[in-house]
Amino acid sequence: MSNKTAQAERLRQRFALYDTDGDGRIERGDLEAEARRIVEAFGEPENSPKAQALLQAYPHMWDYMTQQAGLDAGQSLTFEQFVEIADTQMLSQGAIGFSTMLRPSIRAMVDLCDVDGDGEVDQQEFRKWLGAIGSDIDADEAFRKVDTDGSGRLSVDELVAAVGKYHAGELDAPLLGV
Ligand SMILES: [Ca+2]
Ligand SMILES: [Ca+2]
Ligand SMILES: [Ca+2]
Repeated sequence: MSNKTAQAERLRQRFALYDTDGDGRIERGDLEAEARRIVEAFGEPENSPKAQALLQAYPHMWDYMTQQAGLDAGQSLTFEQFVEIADTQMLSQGAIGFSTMLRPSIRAMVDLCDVDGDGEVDQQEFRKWLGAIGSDIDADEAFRKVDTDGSGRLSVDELVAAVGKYHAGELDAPLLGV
């Protein structure tokens, strides 16, 4: 699969993932529902600060996207608009641009699985992460690829970079549900 084809396919998957009610458009409510699903999968009570961080980060990501698309709050996003926003982010800031948009969500995910509270994700915590998003990828192999400095722990920066590389078609480790 070429990088371009991989990019398009991954955007399609992410769009389908976010479109939780399956009406072919993404609304704010879709992202709220997806965040609740992940929080539930972590077994985290919805009112805990860690859960609240993710529950706020997902709709925040939505607000950012609609702002980029020049839409008013309350409007929904078609697949074409979604692709356009992703392209703009990729072109203007490289792969990292798209993942920067995802950063608060990634931060919140780290906090949700960070059992020992060191602000990073070790191998065991990473398995918890993959379990929550329902991923069946090889956890140890993915961990090695994301842990670019070889410290044995994944920092928020490493995870943000990995999501960017995934969407650029340079890494085969989906970390946010797709
Ligand atoms: Ca929808
Ligand atoms: Ca940790
Ligand atoms: Ca590391």
